[in-house]
Amino acid sequence: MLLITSAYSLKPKQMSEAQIKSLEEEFEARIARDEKIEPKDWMPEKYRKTHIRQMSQHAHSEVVGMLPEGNWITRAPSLRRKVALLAKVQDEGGHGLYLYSATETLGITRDEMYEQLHTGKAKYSSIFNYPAVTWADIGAIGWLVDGAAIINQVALCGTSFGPYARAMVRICKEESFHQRQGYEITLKLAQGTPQQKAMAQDALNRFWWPSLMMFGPADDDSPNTAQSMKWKLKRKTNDELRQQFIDQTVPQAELIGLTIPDPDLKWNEKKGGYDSGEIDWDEFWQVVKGHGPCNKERMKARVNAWENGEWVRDAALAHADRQQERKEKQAV
Ligand code: BYC
Repeated sequence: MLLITSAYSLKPKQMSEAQIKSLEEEFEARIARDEKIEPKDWMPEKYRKTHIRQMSQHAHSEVVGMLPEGNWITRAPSLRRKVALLAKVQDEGGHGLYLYSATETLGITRDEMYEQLHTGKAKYSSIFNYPAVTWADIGAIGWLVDGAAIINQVALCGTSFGPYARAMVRICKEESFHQRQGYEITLKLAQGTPQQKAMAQDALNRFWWPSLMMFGPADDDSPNTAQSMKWKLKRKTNDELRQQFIDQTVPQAELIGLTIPDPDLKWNEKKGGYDSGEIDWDEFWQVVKGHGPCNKERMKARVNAWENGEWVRDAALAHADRQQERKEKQAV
């Protein structure tokens, strides 16, 4: 442990191969013992980079994810629904901020992360490139999208990088309220008039497959999974989490009288889970590559927010400088 802390200040070029090997061995041993890796600990460069990639993309997803629902705050059908939606969308903004802060501990600045998002270098979850066209979509997003996010994020509470794991614990608590408010909206619609029930079914039809895509490509086509599992960044694979989501969600749909839009869905007694139809992977990659229904609109909204907020950032920095000057003068 002492060796690791003292070697942190050395740049890789200043270390001998033997020193690096010994650090790598100690690092792997710590991962095997399920110890958390903290920002000032020595870590392989690839571990640092892959965390910056996943964590910053996770942060971007939270922030871009405010857009489809934010659009419905002014049109929520009652005061109660409006207050809950407002709180949920604010929570997502907060999740983005914890995650940007946790990612900054790995040596990237927030401005660099925003730049990567705005220029399309960094991804964000494919799900947010689909529009929320009816109020029932707000139910489907909370129920399915937050439901999928919880399954993914509960696993990430046990991730090996300390700041990411701790951010996830807090985020999961908030996500469970989000999921419940979405399920409640869907339940009410499903118990309402035939038109309301049809709206809920239509939202489920449109959001089911994109929600399954949130878990990423199938394990055989996932270039990052094997290494991320070894480093305990990921605790379950994309397919394991997707299966868990299907098994959990099908009975919820049945309970409220809605039908999952998958004719191949069938309980498999032997595996103790559902067999399901093939995901349209062409659609998934099209959306990931920027050609989904709302990719351009989402990015335009984020870039506009960044540009329109410049005066606020400048004012905050000028205020902080003035405070600092005042403190220094008082100290003399
Ligand atoms: N969309 O090797 P793979 C929320 C990319 S928001 C877009 O399996 P990995 C909420 C992947 O990045 C919560 N891209 O990658 C907010 C990789 O490309 P790069 C969002 C995707 O990282 C508001 C390539 O495909 N949750 O809860 O091992 C309202 C190959 O994939 C997607 C997170 O961000 C996708 N769906 O596994 C409501 C969870 N899937 O980066 C709700 C954290 C894959 O090599 N992230 N790609 O260029 C993860 O758990 C993992 O990063 C993933 C992908 C499972 C998503």
